[in-house]
Amino acid sequence: MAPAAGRGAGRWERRLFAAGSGVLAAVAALAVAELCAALVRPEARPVTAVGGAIIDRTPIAVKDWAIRTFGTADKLVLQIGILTLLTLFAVAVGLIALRSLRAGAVGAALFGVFGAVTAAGRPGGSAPDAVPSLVGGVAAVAVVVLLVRTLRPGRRSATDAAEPTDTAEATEAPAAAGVLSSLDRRRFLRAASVAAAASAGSGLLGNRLLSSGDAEAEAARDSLTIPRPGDPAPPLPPGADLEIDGLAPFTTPNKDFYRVDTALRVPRLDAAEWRMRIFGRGVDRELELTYRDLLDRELVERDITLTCVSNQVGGPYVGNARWIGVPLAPLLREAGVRPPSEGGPADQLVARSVEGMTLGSPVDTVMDGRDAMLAVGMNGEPLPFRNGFPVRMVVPGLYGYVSACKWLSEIELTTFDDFDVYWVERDWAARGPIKTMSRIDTPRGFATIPAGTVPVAGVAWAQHTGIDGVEVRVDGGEWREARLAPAPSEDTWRQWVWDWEAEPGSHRLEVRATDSSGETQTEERVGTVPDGATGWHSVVVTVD
Ligand SMILES: Nc1nc2c(c(=O)[nH]1)N[C@H]1C(S)=C(S)[C@@H](COP(=O)(O)O)O[C@H]1N2
Ligand SMILES: [Mo]
Repeated sequence: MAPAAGRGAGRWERRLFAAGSGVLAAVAALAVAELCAALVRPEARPVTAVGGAIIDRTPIAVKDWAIRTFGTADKLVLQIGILTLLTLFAVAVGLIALRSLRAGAVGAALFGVFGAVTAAGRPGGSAPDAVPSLVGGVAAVAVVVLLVRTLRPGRRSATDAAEPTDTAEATEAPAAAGVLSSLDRRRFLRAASVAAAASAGSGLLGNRLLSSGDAEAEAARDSLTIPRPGDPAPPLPPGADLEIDGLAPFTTPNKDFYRVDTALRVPRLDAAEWRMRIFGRGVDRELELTYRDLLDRELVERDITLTCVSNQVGGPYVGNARWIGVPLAPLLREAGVRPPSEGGPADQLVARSVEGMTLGSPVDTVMDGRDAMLAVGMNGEPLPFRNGFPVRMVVPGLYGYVSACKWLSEIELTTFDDFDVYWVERDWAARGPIKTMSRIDTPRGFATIPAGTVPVAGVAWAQHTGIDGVEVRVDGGEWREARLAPAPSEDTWRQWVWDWEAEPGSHRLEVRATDSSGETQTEERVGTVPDGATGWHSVVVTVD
């Protein structure tokens, strides 16, 4: 092999190894951080913390696009994105280290500092949250320096001479930059293997500890039983569920219930340690409540449909469950709270969650007699972790973002003037009453169906107002009354069905609902921001 070609190949091998060193350094950092996070708290993982910070800073339009495009996988996509960026950064750090070990070390350290500052600065974050990233940063520096040093035996220039690279092996290495000697290569691979093995070890151990923490939390939740509610839900009226193929069931099973939140990691709280506080303006007697305190009170059980303001026309972010909880209004009364309509000084109830989320509801709405509650049960079991265990708020008639705080930690009485909650800071409306909406579940859009009688069916909702009618039309023709299934109250959705004599061809089906106040859904299409989408849902189907 010609010497020039040899030198070129050597350079590339060095670069490849240096890039690999950077990536290994990043892997080591994440692995060590994983282990530390298991000792501090899971939310202090660098990727979780950075991801959370990105979510909080993402412009509303991008967030809306991400939810539309990726649905509930949006969080996975975000984490893959972060890891991709991290990999690119790590490759750069490795290559920089090949030129200057010191600069490479600084790059690796910056990574740790960035994670640390982000983690500690998260809502609900504190100084210990910085530890995993800092220790991870130290690991990254160590790995990149140790590995890249083995690649640089011949490059001891004036600037680098100060660095203690001299070992017996190093002095034996060829002085000229060129092909890595087999000795260098072996030394590098040995060091890299050690780093990789150590990373795998601490990463796996950390992961193990974290998941055993999860398993403990799960076991603790499994061992709970929610007492029989003193005021149980009335049985569903016969026929509330039309049981039509493709139609969302009246009661959404917990496993199918939609999930919308900003938590990259679902908090797994211990109900035995959970406490909440009710305080703020107009609160004469602050309340502090444990989970036990809540279970010992008179519990109510209600069917209530929950809807997300981010739900597009025809979208999936709506579900109906049978909630068990403590009525909220009497609790507020006990604390001395009066609604503004009775001269109380606070018009906004801010619910805060353990991860620092804030949601604001109108006090008048919460105290107007509707079944606003601190929910502990969902469809006969303790709340699932993802839906807010151990305690969340539910207020019929309000979109989730202004009412349904999960992983509740405190309730503060304040005013809309004085405090902007999380979503309001991000351009959503401060008040979010649910808009009347209807959805065609079957047939699905773009389905091909045989001609003949076809049940067109779906759901319609106008929580706390009620649905009075649903109409369907085909190809812009006359509106036809659908048959409405009964519902237990005005706080749930209603199923509907209309029998269509379908003739061959391509057809467009449209639906609109009229609520119990006499309002018919507007045809005008508006997007979800700032206070919920409007428009008629339609599907196009082919009849054979
Ligand atoms: N702590 C917390 N609570 C939250 C949210 C959140 O991001 N964090 N999102 C809210 C929104 S926007 C909705 S629509 C509902 C969704 O509740 P679910 O995930 O149980 O369906 O929770 C609400 N409560
Ligand atoms: Mo939402």
